[in-house]
Amino acid sequence: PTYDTSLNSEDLPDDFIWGLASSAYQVEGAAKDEGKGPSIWDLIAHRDYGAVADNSTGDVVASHYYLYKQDFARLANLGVPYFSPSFSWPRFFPFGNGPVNQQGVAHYDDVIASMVAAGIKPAVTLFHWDTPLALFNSYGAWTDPKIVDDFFNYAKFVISRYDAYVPIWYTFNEPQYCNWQYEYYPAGNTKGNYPAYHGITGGLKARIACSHYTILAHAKVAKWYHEEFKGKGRITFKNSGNYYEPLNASSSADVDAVARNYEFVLGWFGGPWRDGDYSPMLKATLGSMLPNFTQAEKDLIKGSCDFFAIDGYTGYYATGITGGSASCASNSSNGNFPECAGSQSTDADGFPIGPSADNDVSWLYSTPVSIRRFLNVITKDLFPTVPDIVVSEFGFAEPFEGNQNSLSTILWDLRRADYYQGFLDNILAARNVDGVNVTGAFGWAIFDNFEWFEGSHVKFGLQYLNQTSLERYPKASMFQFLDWFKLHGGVKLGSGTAGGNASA
Ligand code: PNW
Repeated sequence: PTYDTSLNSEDLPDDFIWGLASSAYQVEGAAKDEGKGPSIWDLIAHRDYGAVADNSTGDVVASHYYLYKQDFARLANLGVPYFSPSFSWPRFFPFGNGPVNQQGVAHYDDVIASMVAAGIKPAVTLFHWDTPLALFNSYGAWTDPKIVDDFFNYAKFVISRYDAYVPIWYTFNEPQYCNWQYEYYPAGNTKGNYPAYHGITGGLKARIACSHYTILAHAKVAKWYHEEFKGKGRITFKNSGNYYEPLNASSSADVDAVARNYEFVLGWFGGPWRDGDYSPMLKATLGSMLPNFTQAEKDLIKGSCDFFAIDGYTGYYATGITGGSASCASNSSNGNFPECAGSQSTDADGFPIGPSADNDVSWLYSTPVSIRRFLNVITKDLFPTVPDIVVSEFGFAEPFEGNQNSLSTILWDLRRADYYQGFLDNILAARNVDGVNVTGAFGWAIFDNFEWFEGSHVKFGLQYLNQTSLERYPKASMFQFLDWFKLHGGVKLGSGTAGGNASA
């Protein structure tokens, strides 16, 4: 496609939702406190797998579990109207199912009450990768269909309790990334084998099973929510995915690689809710490895998302793999299977690739134009039936430069500030120049946190976290982010109306 290169500076509407995001295990700490059961991440971070690069854990991180009131007061003072946290399943249900932990319930009651009192609207994720360890130990969690009802019971409990205050529910954070990246360090490397995001081994078969039950669990919760709370809030899941441009637009292998990337990442989960079934490309590639949905399941899944949510951080050039898709598809030992596409971050005029992030976040480059094109591709080409799209996460990990013991160096995060300015300008252009119905944008993250397998040395925060004093300090990027919305509009603190029934 060709794009009008102007960045129209018209304003956003008053109901454009925006704010900051986080997730329970990455910020809360208090990992063993007040009746919380262990999650798979307590195991991963603690067992001697060497799985987390800097051996940090989620035991304390920012201690948001105890400091949430201050965190909300800070957001309110800065004028941030929405906050998108996740809730911890094993805090509500320490064993994943069975008895409720009343201290956990009292905690989240107060979290919601405090946000409401501060005028901040919650957009809550029910599952951001912290599977209750008890379910993993008893039946393998996401590899088993029993997980569907256990997740449903947890979701029903939480949604019923807080629905009056929560205009947006996300069942899952990035199921594709979480289900597929578990062999993060390939077998045989010096770090050895270990259970990753879901604590599973078992190769492709296990990945396909986890994805299947995730889709069914989402659909079951969404169906119940739609019947129970018709017309109140909205429900969907957060997709992972990035923008791809063919490296060579006249190479059919590169053009195919773009299509396969989209189909195997966005399409794996988005296809079923759009069409009620896996796409023809998935079926053709995976054959009998792919489970079938029953007719009743198809009916449940189709239309189970109220809007499209995309965690869109970056973009790449896609390249075809030698041998083409046919040989790739038949060779499940191929490391690139099933997408069979390569990616490159090579700068070129057609799609400029900006500065790279922290060395340990090798997948992330600042590519502002990618978000504008991605929003167009998703809403016009891939999912034309979606009513609107929200950028549910985007963000940048500042590379370490200069004296990292100097607070003024740390807070002067100009690349991240530039990333936010560029992405927001392009989100605005997608809306006001290209006519994409983009209705929200959430920066990742509220402050520096626990970056999964990379640990706490990778910093995505718009606030710096002093890991000793636990003090938070807004960085330059925070002010850039806030100033951008001051200039261009969007929902104001305490006045959000989009999609919700929360008026308290
Ligand atoms: C998201 N990619 O993960 C997660 O939702 C967060 O928990 C995480 O901290 C944040 O982004 C930063 O990593 C992603 O490879 C992981 O494109 C990888 C990708 C995108 C998002």
